[in-house]
Amino acid sequence: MKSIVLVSLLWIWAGVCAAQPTTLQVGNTTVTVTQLVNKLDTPWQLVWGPDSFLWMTERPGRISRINPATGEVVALLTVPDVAEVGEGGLLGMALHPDFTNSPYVYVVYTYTASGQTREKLVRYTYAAGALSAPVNLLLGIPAASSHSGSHLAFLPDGTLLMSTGDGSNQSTPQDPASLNGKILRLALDGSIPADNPQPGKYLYTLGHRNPQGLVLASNGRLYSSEHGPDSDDEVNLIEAGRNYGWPTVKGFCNEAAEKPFCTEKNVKEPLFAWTPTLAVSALAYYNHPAIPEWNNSLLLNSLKAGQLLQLPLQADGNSLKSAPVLVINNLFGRLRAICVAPDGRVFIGTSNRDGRGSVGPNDDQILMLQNKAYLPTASTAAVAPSVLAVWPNPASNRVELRLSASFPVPVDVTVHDAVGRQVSTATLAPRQAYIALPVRTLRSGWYTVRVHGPQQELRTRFTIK
Ligand SMILES: [Ca+2]
Ligand SMILES: [Ca+2]
Repeated sequence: MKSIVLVSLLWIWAGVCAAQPTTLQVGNTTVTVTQLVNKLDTPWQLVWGPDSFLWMTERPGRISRINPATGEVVALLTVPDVAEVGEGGLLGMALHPDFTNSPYVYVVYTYTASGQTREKLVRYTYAAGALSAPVNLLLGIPAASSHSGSHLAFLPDGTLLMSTGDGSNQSTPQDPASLNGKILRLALDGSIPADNPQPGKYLYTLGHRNPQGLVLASNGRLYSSEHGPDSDDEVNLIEAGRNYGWPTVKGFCNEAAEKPFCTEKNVKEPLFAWTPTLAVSALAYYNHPAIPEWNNSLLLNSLKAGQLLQLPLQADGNSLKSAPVLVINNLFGRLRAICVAPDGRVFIGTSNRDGRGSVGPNDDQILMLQNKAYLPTASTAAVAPSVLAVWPNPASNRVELRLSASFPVPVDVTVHDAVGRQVSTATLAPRQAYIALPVRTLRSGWYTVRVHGPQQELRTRFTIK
């Protein structure tokens, strides 16, 4: 798809800017936008936690939990050595996928060492309403006042991805020895996984400028968003080992000076590129009957343009189905953080206190987008899950189950040994399409997992080593 100037396709503004709540018309669905929290300082990342709270980083260093029903902000920690320099500060955050058994919170931030700005990845432990026991997993990454990334995302295999910017040094993204301008993959003890694309290197992909958004979609695909220079903001499909072009290639391989490099390096072109740039920030994947017009779409925020965009994906997730659709056009100023709750609500954060915005009396805000008319009913069975994936297989300590869609009601999960005896149980909450089961007590052999949906039973087999 060619890089084009974005035009407004499908948005209807049906409210008054100053009033709250406001509404957006998305096809046949009315989406209400409500202010959940105000007077924050540059919320950087929102994560839906296993406690059904929103977990938030703010760039100056605070980590909090937000009650999505009341907007109450419960502070957990202000990370003491965050250096909020330019675009840097406390950035991305991820919670361990098996948080009940491994209550770890991973954060990336810039700090100062020997007078230099650096970036690090740190693991905190959550206990009794606080975060403590920081462990440095990766530190000393060169950083500057801009181009520091960084979002975190877990892969289904339990390894962690971290996006890094070029640190305003264009020699780094194509240098496999540099940690800058990359998406890095590491084991949870900070070591380099043996099966990384290049032996002995954290590198997962290279050739990035400043990828600030990173999301593993429930379709199994990994997507990133990346700031371009004076042109070519990008959204990319991330594939292990691929080269994303920067600084030789901006956006698509469409210029004579880019094409030899693209051929030689097998450069992966973006799914879409924007010129002029929007300053694309965080992105999320949406697939929920609450707002069916957004099913199988990426939702992308932008800072400079203040836009929320819907990027409809083809069924296989490998390309866009159509041009981006404008949802919000500079109604709330700069937008960054975004998170989809299991019930189909979307939460976004403004970024008007980041030094480049126009600060209003409510800034910064967390906004909640929801279809108030949506109620889970039998009709939602039309998107009932059809695929049950188990990973890893064979397994040793734990297995993760992932459904192609979620059920609207609680669903039992049972595990049976080779002769059919039930050996483990769990429950999927409504809208939960992912669960991790501890299996370390199970003996070697093969097992069957059954997901007892209201109208169907899904089952698949896996092996314990
Ligand atoms: Ca690129
Ligand atoms: Ca180009």
